Amino acid sequence: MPSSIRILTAVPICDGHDSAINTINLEFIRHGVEVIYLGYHRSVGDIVRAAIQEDVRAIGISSYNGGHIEFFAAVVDLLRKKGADDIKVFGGGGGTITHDDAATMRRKGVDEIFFAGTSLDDMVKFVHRRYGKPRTRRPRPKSFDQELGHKLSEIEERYAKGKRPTSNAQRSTSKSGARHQTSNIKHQTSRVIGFTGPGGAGKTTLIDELILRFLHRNPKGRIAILSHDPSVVGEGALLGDRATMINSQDDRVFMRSMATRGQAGGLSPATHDCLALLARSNFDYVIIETVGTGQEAMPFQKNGIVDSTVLVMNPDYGSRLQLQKIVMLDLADIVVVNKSDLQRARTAHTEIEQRLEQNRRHQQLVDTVAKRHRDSGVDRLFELISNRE
Ligand code: B12
Repeated sequence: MPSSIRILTAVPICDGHDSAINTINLEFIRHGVEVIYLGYHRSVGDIVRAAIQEDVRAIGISSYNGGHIEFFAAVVDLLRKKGADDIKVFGGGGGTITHDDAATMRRKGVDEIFFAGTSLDDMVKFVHRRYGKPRTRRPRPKSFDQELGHKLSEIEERYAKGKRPTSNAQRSTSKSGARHQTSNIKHQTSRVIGFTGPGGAGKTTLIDELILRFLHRNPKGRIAILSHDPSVVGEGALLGDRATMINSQDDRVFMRSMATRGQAGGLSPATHDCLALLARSNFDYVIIETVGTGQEAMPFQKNGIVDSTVLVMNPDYGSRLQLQKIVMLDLADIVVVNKSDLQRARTAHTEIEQRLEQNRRHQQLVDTVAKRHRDSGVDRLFELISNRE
C-alpha cells in the first residue's frame, strides 16, 4: 500500500474566504490525499509550525485578502529559515491573483498558482504528480520539532508499507517499556492522557481549553497532542482538528494529526508506536484524542499506554438504557458531560452518576462547557488531570 500524500491547507491572516478551500479539500480527500486543514485567519508562523510538525509534502494556501505576494513569500522564507524547504508551497485565490502576481510569486519560490476557472481535476492531478513520489533525501533536521516530525512520518510509512515495527518500536509497546527507552530524541517520560467519546461531543475544543490552562500554569512546559480522524485504507482524510484549535497554535505545543487508515476503534495502526515516541520525547503531557467513537470502543485498553482516560460525552445520548451499552463508562477514569449548558445536561449528570456508582471505581464526573472561556468545569477537569498520578 503506497503511503498517502499529506498536505496542509490554510487561509491567510485577515481572510475569511474559506469556501474555496473547503471545496478543494474535499476533492483532494476524494482522490486519496490526507489534508490537514488549519482553517482561516492563520499567520505565517502558525502555518509553518503546523507544516513542520505534521511533516507535510506541501502547503496549499487559498488567499483572497490581496496580500498574496507578501504572504506566500513569507511562508517560503520561513520554511527556508527553519531548514524545511523540502515542504513546497502552492495555492490560488480566484480573481484576486493576477498572472503577473503569479509570475512574481513563482520567482519567490512558490511552486504553482491556480487561477479562476481551473478544474478541480487539474489541481488534483498537479498534487499527485508533484507531491506523490516518495521523498528520497530528507534535510537534516534543524529543530527538535522537525526531527520529531520526520520520525513520526517514518513510523507511519513503515506501517503503510506493511512492515512490522522496528525492534525499538516493539520494545516501546508498553508504558513501562517506554520508560526505559533511550533515544536520540529524548530521555524522559511524559504523562499520557487519552481522550475519547462520540463525534461532536466537543473533545477538541475541550483539549484546546485545557492546553490554555497548561500553558499558563507551566510557563516553560511543553505539551504534545496526537489527534485522529477516520479514513479507509488507501483513501484520503480530512484531518481537521487543528482548525478548531486556537490556544494550541503555540510553539510550546507539538501537534500531530493521524488518519486511522482503515483501523476500527478510534486509532491508527501506527498510533501505538507514535505515542510511545512522543511519550519519551520530553513533553510534560501527551494528549491523545481518538476519532469520534461508538458504544463498543475501548481504544486505550490494548497495551496500556495511557496513564489516565477521559470520556467526553454529549448530554444528548438518548435514553438511560443507552448508558448501559457504552463500554468506556466502565473504563474511563474521568467522565465529562460537555455542553452542560444544554437543557438535558442535569438529567444526563444524574443518570451518568448513577451508572458510575454501579462500577464502584471512584470515577470522577465533571460538567463542562468547553466553548465558554474560563469555564469553571474545565478548570475543575484541569485540576483533576494535573493532580492524578
Ligand atoms: C464568495 C465570496 C465571499 C463570501 C465568502 C464565503 C466564504 N466563507 O468563503 C463572502 C460573501 C462572505 C465574502 C465576504 C467578503 N469579501 Co468576498 N468574495 C467572494 C467571491 C465572490 C468568490 C470567492 C470564491 O470563493 N470563489 C470560488 C473559488 C472556488 O473559485 P476561485 O476563487 O476562482 O478560485 C479558483 C482558483 O484560484 C483555485 N484556488 C483558490 N484557492 C485555492 C487554494 C488551493 C490550495 C488551490 C490548489 C487552488 C485554489 O480554485 C478555483 C479553481 O477554479 C470573490 C470574488 C472573486 N471572483 O474572487 C469575492 C472577493 C474575494 N471578496 C472580496 C471582499 C472585499 C470581501 C469582503 C472584505 C467584503 C466586505 N467589505 O465585507 C468580505 C471579507 C470576508 C472575510 N471575513 O474575509 C474581494 C477581495 C478584494 C481584494 N482582495 O482586493 C473580492 C475579490 C470581490 C471583489 N471583486 O471585490 N466574500
